Amino acid sequence: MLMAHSIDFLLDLAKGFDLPGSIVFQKEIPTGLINRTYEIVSFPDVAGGESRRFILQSINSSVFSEPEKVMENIRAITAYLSQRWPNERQLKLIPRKEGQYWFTETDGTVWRCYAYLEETESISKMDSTDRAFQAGSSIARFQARLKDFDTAKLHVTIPHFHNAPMYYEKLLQSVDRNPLGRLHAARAELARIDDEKTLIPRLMNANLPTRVTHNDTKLSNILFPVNRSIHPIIIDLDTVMPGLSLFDYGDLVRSAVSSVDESERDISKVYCRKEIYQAIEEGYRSEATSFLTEEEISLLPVAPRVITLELAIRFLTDYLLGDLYFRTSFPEENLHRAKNQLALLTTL
Ligand code: GN1
Ligand code: MG
Repeated sequence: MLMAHSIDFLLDLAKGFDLPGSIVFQKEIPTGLINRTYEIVSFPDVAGGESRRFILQSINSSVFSEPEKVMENIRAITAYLSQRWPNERQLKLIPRKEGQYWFTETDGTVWRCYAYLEETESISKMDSTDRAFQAGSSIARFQARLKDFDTAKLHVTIPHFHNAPMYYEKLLQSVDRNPLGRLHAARAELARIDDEKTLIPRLMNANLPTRVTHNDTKLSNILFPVNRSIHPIIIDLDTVMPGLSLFDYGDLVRSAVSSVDESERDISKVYCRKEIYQAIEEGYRSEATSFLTEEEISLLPVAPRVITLELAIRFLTDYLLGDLYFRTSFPEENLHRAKNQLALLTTL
């Protein structure tokens, strides 16, 4: 795959961050559907020192129209967590040499640098009930840690990010516009979404408290320490915003229970792994029941279904509009992603 940035450009950019030693480019990390992510390594200038890895990442400015606000949120959250829980590992921003926590290019693109979280693994498919329990409890712990963080101190970087009824309206508009003539290929999925219509407003219309939430808790945004006795680390804090606890719980269940990956084209292979679901729920409840309201608890079974349908709607809309939002790597990928989510919904 062709990289979006040249190595010279990336090395030049890296030099402005407060990194030790000499920097070498390693590779692009192609996961994530939104941002561009690269791995770099610093080698010590003195003999005997150890090399260290870092992540250099640009923020997609067509998705985040105010990327500097994204960075202010991330800085505020990571500073808060590291002050109160200094012994827990978490995302760590590397400052620029002049002290800022990000770099803005002249065209407005924002770059940040993170210390690489060594001795952790990212998994694209949940592989055990133990880990599923851990993933559930880590999302609840993240919410619990931020329970007293004032939501008013966070910028709303993507307004209405989990407003499922709004996404449904956008889908209907894209059906009317049908700018690329792709509508004929999406008929069955539209009918299926219409059948499930009553599910769409279930979280938005409930009387749930606004909390500090992550909002993008898919499995690949959780890093599992190789030492399994250490708690998982939640990464990709771009969408940390005021939200509902059930968005995070729902998105974790959606992404971790599936038997296949989000872009699997053979829909007959898609189903919900019940034992994984149960373990996530137990893990989440083990840390969350102390702060959840009765209403939140009563909607736990509904949340994964809403978030799965919401994502099916988002993928299908992007397919109809020409794949402008989610990065694709093969034709019709967003249509397949939508079908995949709808197949999962059937078994949830
Ligand atoms: C995007 O950035 P990434 O890949 O973690 C998207 C999520 C979707 C997810 C589906 C800002 O997440 O909302 O659930 O893809 N993030 C944004 O894979 O839209
Ligand atoms: Mg993201």
